[in-house]
Amino acid sequence: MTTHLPIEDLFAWEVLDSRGNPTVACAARVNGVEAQAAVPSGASTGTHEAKELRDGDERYGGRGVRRAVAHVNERFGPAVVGLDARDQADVDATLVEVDGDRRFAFLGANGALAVSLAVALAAAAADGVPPYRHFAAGAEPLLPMPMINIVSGGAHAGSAVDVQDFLAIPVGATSFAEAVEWVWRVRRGTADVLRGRGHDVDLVADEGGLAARLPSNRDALSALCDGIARAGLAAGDEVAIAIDVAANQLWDGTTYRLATENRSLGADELVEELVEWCDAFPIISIEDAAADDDAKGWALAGEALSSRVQLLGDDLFVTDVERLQAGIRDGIANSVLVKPNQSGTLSSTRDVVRLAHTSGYATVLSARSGETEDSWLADLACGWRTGQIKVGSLTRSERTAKWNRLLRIEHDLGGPGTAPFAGAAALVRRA
Ligand code: 2PG
Ligand code: MG
Repeated sequence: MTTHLPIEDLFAWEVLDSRGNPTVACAARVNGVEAQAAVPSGASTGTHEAKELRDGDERYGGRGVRRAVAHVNERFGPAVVGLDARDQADVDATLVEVDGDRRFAFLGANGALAVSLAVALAAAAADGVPPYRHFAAGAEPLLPMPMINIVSGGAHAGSAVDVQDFLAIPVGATSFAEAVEWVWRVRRGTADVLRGRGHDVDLVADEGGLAARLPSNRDALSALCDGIARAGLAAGDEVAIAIDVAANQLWDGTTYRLATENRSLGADELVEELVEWCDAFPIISIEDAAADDDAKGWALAGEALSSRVQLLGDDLFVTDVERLQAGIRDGIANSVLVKPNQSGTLSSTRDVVRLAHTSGYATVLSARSGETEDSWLADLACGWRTGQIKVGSLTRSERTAKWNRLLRIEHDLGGPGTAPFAGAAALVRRA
């Protein structure tokens, strides 16, 4: 192993994501070895995410990323060529310095993250180690407990139902492979239940979940709960339920609109509703129970729910160490969703994971609704020992790319039953 592994070359270009929207890809060459990465993109985004730079011209209806690509090739690239590819902190600090803003307000976090990732993957390749080993930096890699989308709503499913994600967490599974197989059965069981109730389950949503048009959010919960039983599994003990309310999408500044139920709720009423759902169904994790800047809503959600479920901040924290710090100080939520493209670099994302873990907050590494065939997220989850991962459902190749990578890593680490698997212990469970 040489001590200095210089970045020899960087090149970015425009590709398409799983929704067919442009995104940034980047290749880095280190010691003659090349690796590439593409960045994902969200649809239900937080107000405070790092800047996703789009061209806003006639190409791709304004969604082109040629400017972000040019910034990689003309600004970020020349600044990091020659730096040590193993020194991620130095590479990422240089990216921030070139932009002048740690959230990449000027040159775009989509370009910055593409560079950050490509360099890390090229360093791993040049060292001849799999990416998860590179990310683990000497620690023992850990396979994450997955939360897997079964029924989709909100911005990912043409508002088929209001809540964005109804997910299964196979809390009783003892290996990653078993976790996936159990949830596959749950997905099929839930589809059978919905079909039996007269709903169309032939279409899938952006993340591969069932996109059934349902009259109420409770209908989705009840179908999922019955789907778990239909799969021959114990609801609650073997497979529990998580939801992502994605409350930003429902919030008009004053009330939360449940359009499918034709109801508008104050924050207190939404929290009451969530409590009722938790009483009726085995829900153990609730994401974005209030809008990102609705401090009152978050306080109410915390009082009512944080002692009984994993209360997860996504749009709330936007993978930003300062927002997470403030949340921990004020006791808001008890866990954090981690999305590298909300943050801008691997280092700033890593800081969020570290701060969460030293503060007793659980971490769920997450894909975006707009993904690519890349699988680096799986390696990150194992290497960083995030404990949990959210990738969408078990269909669509941009989702299975990550699950399949985890299934492969499980074999690298000794196979199902032997490979270290986070299991249910990774969740915040206080009930
Ligand atoms: C979320 C994500 C992933 P998006 O809200 O958690 O499901 O969605 O990428 O659209 O923000
Ligand atoms: Mg979310």
